[in-house]
Order: sequence, then structure tokens, then C-alpha cells
Amino acid sequence: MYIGDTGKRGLHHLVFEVIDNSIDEALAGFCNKIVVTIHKDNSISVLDNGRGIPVDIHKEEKIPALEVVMTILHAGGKFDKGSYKVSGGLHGVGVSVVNALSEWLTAEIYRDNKIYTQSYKRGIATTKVIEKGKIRKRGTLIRFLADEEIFKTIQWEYDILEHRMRELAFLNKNLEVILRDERDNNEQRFYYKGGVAEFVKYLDESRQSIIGKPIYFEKEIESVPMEVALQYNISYSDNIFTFVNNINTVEGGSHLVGFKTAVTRTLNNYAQKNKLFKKDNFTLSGEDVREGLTAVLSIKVAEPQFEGQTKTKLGNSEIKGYVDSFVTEGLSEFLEQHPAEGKKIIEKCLNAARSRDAARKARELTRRKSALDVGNLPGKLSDCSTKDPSLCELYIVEGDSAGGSAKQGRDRKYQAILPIRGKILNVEKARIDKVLTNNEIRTIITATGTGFGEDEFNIEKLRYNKIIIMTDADVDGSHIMTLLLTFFYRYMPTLIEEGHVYIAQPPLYRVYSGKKSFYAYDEDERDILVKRFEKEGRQKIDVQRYKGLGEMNPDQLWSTTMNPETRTLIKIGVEDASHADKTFSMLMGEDVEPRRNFIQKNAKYVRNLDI
Ligand code: 0RA
Repeated sequence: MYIGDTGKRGLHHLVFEVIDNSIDEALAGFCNKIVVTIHKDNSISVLDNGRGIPVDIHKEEKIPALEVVMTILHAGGKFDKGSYKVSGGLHGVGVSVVNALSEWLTAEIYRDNKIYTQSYKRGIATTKVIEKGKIRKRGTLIRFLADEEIFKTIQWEYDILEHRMRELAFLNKNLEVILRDERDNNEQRFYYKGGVAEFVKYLDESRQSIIGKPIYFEKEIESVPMEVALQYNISYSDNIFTFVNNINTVEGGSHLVGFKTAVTRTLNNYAQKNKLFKKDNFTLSGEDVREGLTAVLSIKVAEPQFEGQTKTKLGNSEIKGYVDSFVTEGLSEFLEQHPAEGKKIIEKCLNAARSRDAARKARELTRRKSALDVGNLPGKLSDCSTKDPSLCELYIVEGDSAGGSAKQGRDRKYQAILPIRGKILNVEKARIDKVLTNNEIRTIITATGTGFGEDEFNIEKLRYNKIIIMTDADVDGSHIMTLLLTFFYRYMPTLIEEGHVYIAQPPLYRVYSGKKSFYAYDEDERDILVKRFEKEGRQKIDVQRYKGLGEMNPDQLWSTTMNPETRTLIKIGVEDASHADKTFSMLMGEDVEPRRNFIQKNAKYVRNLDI
């Protein structure tokens, strides 16, 4: 049984589990609409127009099937609900688990022109299955209130639900998904006739494509339905997302291997056949053909084997060949029919190959100079004295003056300070060879000790357990923050995935009166502190607003932002790579409009910005 945790993530898994059951019904071809409603009392409901959970008496348990599904662990699997049941470690625990973790839950079933209902408290039935009236439609409605004694929070986050609902609508092209929020009377409808092609278009919204609309094809081989969309854009990174039974296979697996093999081979064959290479014996590498590629591959597998640390790696070996021949066939056909696009794609790949060559030379050069070698630590780095990485922290600090305060204020035993000056390079717009010649970036790579690039990066060599970004709480500061996060996300993603990257939270205000002084991290806190002083009857109350870290003296910086006993750090996680990716390309990319919208929408929340 896996719900994950009792925090925000675990809470949202509850509703995803319920939705998965409706999705199974959709995959079996009996349901094409799902409505998720967040109610004012923090309960949430999922309504589908499927066949309705059966209510007849279960042969073995001698109680209605509905009650079996709702109250007996793992009962879900006993029903043959359709061939592509979601399974694996993430979902598929069964709705009885959701029931057990809910203060209350009610199920309403529309079947045989009747309404049936049953209620539960903390997983135990409090009523029988009751017939409640007549109805013409079919379906299932599940509504529950998560148990506050189990979950730290039971507040639903619209954005998390929105993201998964949209994803499900992209992945199931005939499915209409509606998300309602009764807390603010908001409603969104997700319905994409184009399926994963529209998914790719959405992911690349703020990137410039080189071939117009995405290449799309679908096919079923050996009862494995497959669907893929690909698009090339002018950026230098690749974004390939793979799904098995609607589960994001973050760790990849046999389907991804089949996809990559097919793309590389097909493009090489095509270019050779059409004499698009200057030299006859030239070959494009996998990296070359993936530069600027955005793709979504979605397949349905009857008995998926999920492996890997987070059970998001597809293990079924037969799938590699199916995906390979599917993609080879579809992509070859596209190229034959669209020679102009084919030529553009090959040109793009050749450019990538050239630049990779340049990067290799740049890297060799830097290696010779040992610039990325730890033995040659940058002069600006004030290292800590402890050598045990698990205890060490690296503060990357904006500006020399704040760097100076941090250096004096720190605990030099385990805190290292690396001041960086000005804006670092926008890695979203630069190629790898240019990224590597940028001084600030080289300094950061050297300081971390891990090396760089697919072959050399080694997390074992990481010199600090925590890498903490500390910038001013102003526009420049948040820009530098975003640039740094983009850099880590694009070029050293393991650091983020393994939870080594943090954001420091310096206070925005100091509220003081006489000798008493307190720090406030936002406007609300500031107002509360002022009110408290007023209640104490103090006459002279002052508020200092910190515009930059440099305004704090070393002691203040230590006690507010660096002292592990009192500081607040935000740990950066990649909740969802596609979301982060989209956000970064939007924040850092060419288009101004979506960026402006994002900043306006998030300005208030920017202090809690989590990718
Ligand atoms: C078992 C059998 C049948 C449908 C379902 C389960 C079912 C479960 C859920 C959960 C949420 N929505 C659902 N919709 C259907 C098929 C019964 C039949 O043959 O009519």
C-alpha cells in the first residue's frame, strides 16, 4: 500500500486514486466524462459517466460488490475492469485505502435506472447500500473528506489538480475532464481532440517550432496501443515525456529506449538516403537528433512491470521492439511525405553535432587547464573547514557585498560562501559550449565538485549536501534565482532530483521599538508585529525594509537567514518535470507575453515559488 506521505502530496494522491478508477472505466471504453469538484468544506468529489460500480451481492464476501470495493483492501483488482488497468507502485492501491483515510466518504451509483448510495466513516460502512430513487443516467460519484487526524493539511491545491486533469485529458483524447472549484466558483474544461499532439503543442507553447505542427501517429501492435507526437524547436534541450497507462514514466524504460533508437536510426537513414550529409560516413548521435526535440509517447500495456526507485520505469522488454517499429514506420512515412520538414530537421541535427564537437573541444580545453577540477577551487570561494560533504553547505550569494557579510556571519566550519556577480548567462538561450565558457557557471561547477555533462557528472563527488541560493528579494534577485535554478535544472538535474538545492529566505522587514526587534518575512507578518507593539503601548515603532542582503550586518544575516536553528529554507523539488520544463522555457525563452502573465499572476506568491 502506497500513498506516499501524509503531506500535500499524499493528500492529492487520494483524489488521483479515485480518478484512476474512472480512467480505467474510460480506458475500457465505457466512460467519456469525469467531473472533479472541490467543495467549500474541503471535501472533493469525482463523478464519471461509466457503468457504475456493481451493487449486486458479491459471491465470496456475501455483501454488495460496492461495499467490497470500498471496504476491503485490494478488492479493486478482483474485478475485470478492462485490459489496461493502472497498476504499479504509484496508483492502483484501491479506493478502499482512500476510504480508510477519509473522515467520511459517500458513494453514489447510477445503475439499472436507480440511484444507490452508501456512506462510510474512516473506511467503515455506516449505512447499508440504499436505493435512493430513480435516474436515467449511469455513473459513479465518490465524495470524501480527507482525515485531518492523518493528513497535515486537507486543503486542495487547484494547480496540482489542474495539472493532472489537463494531463489526463491530453492522454485520453476522447475524454472530457471538468474541474470545478466551489471555493471561488471557478471551472475549467479539458478536452483535446488532438491528444498527445496537443500536449506537445502545449509544452512548446513558448518555443519557436521549426516544422509547424507536431508530427503525430498512432498504432496498435500486439494489443499495445501507442500514440506519439514530436516537434522540433529552436532550443537546445530535449523534452521527452513517456506515459504508460497514463502514468508518467519519469525513469523511462523499454518504451523510451525503443523510441530513442528509432528516432536516431530513422533520421540517419533518411539523411543518408537523401544525401543530406556532406561526408558519406557521417552519423548523427542520439544527442544530436534529440536537441530541440519535444515529444510525448503514450502507450497502454495490459500487464505493465514498473521498476526503479519510484516504480516509474517500464520493465516489459517486448515493448522496446513494438515502439521501435511503430516509431520507425511513422517517422519514415512522415519524412518521405514532407521533404522540406525533413531537410530542416536534419539541418538542425547537423548544427547540434557541430556544436557538440565545439563543446567537446571547449571541455577538453577547460579540462587541460583543470578549471573544473576541485584541486583548483575558484579564488572567490570561501570554503568551509569540514571535509565531510554530508555536513557542508554552499551558499551561492548575489553580489560581493552580501558575499562579504555572509563570509563574516557564517559558521566557517561547515558553511562555504560563493559570491557571484551580476547576471549569470541565460542557459535557456545558450548552447552548451557557451555555457561552459561562462565564468560564473564554471565557478559554480568547480565549487560543487561533481564535474559536468552526461559522461562526467558524478553525484558521489558532490562537496556540499546543501546548495543554497541566496539572492535579494527584488526583481534582479529573482531573475538571478531563476537563472540559477534553470542552470541546475537543465545541466545538473540530479542535484535537484536528489534534493540538494535550496532557496534561502531572508526577511523582508525588521520591526523594532527600543531594543526589541523582530524580523518579518512578508507583509502580513510585518503588520502582526506592528500590532503587537501597539498593543504593548509602545510609542515609537520603526519598520526597516530590507532591499538587499547587503543591508544586513553579518550578525543579522546569520541569525535570520543562515543559522540552521532559526532560518527557513525552501527545498527545490521537481514535482513534475513537464511542469518545471514548461515554466522554465516560458520564463527564460523568447516570448515576452506568457512571461509577463506568469509574473503578474505569481508576483504575490513569488516567495514560495517552487518549480
Ligand atoms: C467493476 C466492474 C464494472 C465497473 C466498475 C467496477 C467501475 C468502477 C468504478 C470506479 C469509479 N468509477 C467506476 N466505474 C465502474 C463493470 C460492471 C458492468 O459490467 O456493468
